[in-house]
Amino acid sequence: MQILSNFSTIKYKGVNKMAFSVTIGKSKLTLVVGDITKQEVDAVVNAANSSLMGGGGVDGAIHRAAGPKLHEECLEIVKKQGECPTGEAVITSGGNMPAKYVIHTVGPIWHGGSSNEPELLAKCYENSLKLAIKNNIKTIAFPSISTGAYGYPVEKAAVVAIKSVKEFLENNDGIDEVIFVLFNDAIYKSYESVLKSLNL
Ligand code: AR6
Repeated sequence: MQILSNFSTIKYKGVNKMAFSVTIGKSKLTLVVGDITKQEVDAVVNAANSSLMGGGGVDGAIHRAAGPKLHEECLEIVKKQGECPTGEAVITSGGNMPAKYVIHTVGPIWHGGSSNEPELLAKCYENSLKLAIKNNIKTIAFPSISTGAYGYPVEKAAVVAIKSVKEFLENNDGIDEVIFVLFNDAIYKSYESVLKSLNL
């Protein structure tokens, strides 16, 4: 575990705290507290719903920051391939955001933990990262998928999120940095304690 000592890979915007960063394979995994819509990364990931038509939480914030172009692009995708199933991911431009792309993924709704929630949440991270590699995306920011309106307990979601990303980065080259942009201190602390417990 290293305390984040340099910000050379990307500029973290709207970040009000220092963060943690570790190296996994050839990639960097970073945790910050901040607003994902302001990140200067190649792609930000949206915690969307299957309709891809926007909503509250981070989805609402991304659609507002990106502007109407995002809605139009999402409409096109739904017209072509239908709604986005839970655990899958699709890609659009970043509209007016600093990020070039938005990867929209649909997290599972928490039903108590025995409805495949961990597997589906892991698929969100894995499929988003696969899509990133396919689009030559080098830096990608994730929110804490499913832990708002979808009710997934943060401590449990953090384990799935960190482990899925770690496993992916250990087995795939091509991503320079994955940043978890966590909306408040409590969520950040959950992710930080999981990352620390792995003793990387
Ligand atoms: N930057 C980073 N994280 C954020 C931001 C932001 N600007 N805004 C909120 N969060 P949620 P879900 C955090 O509810 O649980 C939508 O209506 C938030 O604190 O956005 O996957 C969709 O349309 C929480 O930690 O997503 C779906 O219907 C995390 O983002 C549904 O909500 C995820 O909370 C998806 O629910």
